[in-house]
Amino acid sequence: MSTHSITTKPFDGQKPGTSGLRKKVTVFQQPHYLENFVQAIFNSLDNFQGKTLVVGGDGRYYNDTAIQTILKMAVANGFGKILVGRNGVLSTPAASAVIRKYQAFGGIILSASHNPAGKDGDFGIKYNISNGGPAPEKVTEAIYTHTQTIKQYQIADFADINLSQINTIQQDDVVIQIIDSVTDYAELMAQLFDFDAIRTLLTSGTFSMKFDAMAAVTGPYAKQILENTLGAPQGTVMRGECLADFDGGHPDPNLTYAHDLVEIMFGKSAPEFGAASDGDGDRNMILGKRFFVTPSDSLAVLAANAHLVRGYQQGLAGIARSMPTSGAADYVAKALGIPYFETPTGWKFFGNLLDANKVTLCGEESFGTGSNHVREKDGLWAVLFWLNILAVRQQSVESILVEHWAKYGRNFYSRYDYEGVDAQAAEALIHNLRQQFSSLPKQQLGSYQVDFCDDFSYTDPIDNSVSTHQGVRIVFTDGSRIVFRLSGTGTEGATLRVYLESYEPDVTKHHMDAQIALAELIALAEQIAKIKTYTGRDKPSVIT
Ligand code: VG1
Ligand code: CO
Repeated sequence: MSTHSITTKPFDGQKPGTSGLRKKVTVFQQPHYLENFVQAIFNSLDNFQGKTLVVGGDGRYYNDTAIQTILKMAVANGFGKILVGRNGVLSTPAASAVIRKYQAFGGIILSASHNPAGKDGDFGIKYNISNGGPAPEKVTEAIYTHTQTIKQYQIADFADINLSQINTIQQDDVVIQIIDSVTDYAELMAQLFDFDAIRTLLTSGTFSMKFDAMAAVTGPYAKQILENTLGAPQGTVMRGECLADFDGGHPDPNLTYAHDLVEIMFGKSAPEFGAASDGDGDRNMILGKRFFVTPSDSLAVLAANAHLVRGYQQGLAGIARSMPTSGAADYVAKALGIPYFETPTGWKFFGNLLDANKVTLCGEESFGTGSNHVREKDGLWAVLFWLNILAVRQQSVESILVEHWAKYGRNFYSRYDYEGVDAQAAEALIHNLRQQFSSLPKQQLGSYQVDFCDDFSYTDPIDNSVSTHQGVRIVFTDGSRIVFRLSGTGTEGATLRVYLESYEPDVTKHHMDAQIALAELIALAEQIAKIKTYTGRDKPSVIT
């Protein structure tokens, strides 16, 4: 084999964010840009010679080009075996499942998740460790450090590999195995859920569902599992073909971007159940007939009903949620007598808790739910979990939620996103909030009194690593709260996220619209943070 050592120079800003490095495709297309980052990943790892690397991505534009480069670099750097999804495609949870099943050293996932794709869209890359989960901060920091000093990278010289067929190729000393993108993942789902019960539900004639794959990676997975295996009628999966530009869409499964599905689910002859997934298949949105389930509530419902589902019948070790996620799951954990944890935003913070068997279920308000079956959030898994619960309980989604709130109380919840705002203005807004930390406590603001405010900081209970500046919290004496954070996944300007939550034990108020229930807190967020003054925006771009 001939390998080359190519001389290069560092690029600024190759700092992984909430979930890897995300930039415009045109940035990744600069000569050496991708190569530098991949070499920096390898340089931050030890003792991987001869071991297995998993590679796959969400199929977006530039996926196929980048995969070929990564294969050549992995060969040159000394991996012994590379498992790659057919056509270079693996959803994020499927990649995690494959890393775990084949005990790989790690994996490289190519995805910018829900960010728009296409040649003018976004691209992304992240490294996952041997547990199948996103690299923890100490690894991403090491990668970043290497990007700042890199002088050369190693790349092997061989023709592009044909990835369109399941195949095993011997490339010099390295085995490159092209695996089916769906099979391993589908087998795992069949172990966790009662496929017979779900099949009976889906073919009963009295139940129907729609799954919106948003022209992104989950299409082939959903068609294989929901339609081919579980018997849902053809057409249950809409927008099921994974296109390189995601059909020009923004595959973020929420009420704004999944509007076609929302129209169906809130229309005249709405099905009983609707769901959507994002670009790389790790997020999910759950809808009932004319009914929206907030992701925070979805986590709580899964936890409260886990005993009905085969893979979780033995009980939950604990539940973890990201800090901005509502406390709904905490009430379930308390009732079950199991521990619960509050982590910073991003799935990498759940890995240690899952590995130490401190938690079984995890969730984020941003439409992410998952469990110890992989080390990523998992969109289709959440959909199957819901279907399994519906098959057992034989109730509507809405009635399950109404009963849940009656038992545990309702956490009214909403998130306001101000996308693409000026980055300096957003930093100034956060700075201004921090300036108020000493003056706000004890202040009476309308019917709310401020209890405390802080910058959320997390000490990992397993390795004691500390993560600071994870979001500004303003917490009121009744437990209601407003959280402000800047996104770590965007590629243009800044995105300000404002999270609003209040707890309502009174069952006579549970039917209220969340925007009405939270109206006073929403006004307070503006009053305290001066969002309009700083950003020039008088309303958010997305409300979830
Ligand atoms: C967002 C979400 C966060 C999620 C992350 C990655 O991050 O808020 O909860 O873990 O995306 O998800 P941020 O920093 O933009 O708020 V995915 O599906 O984009 O990989
Ligand atoms: Co995603």
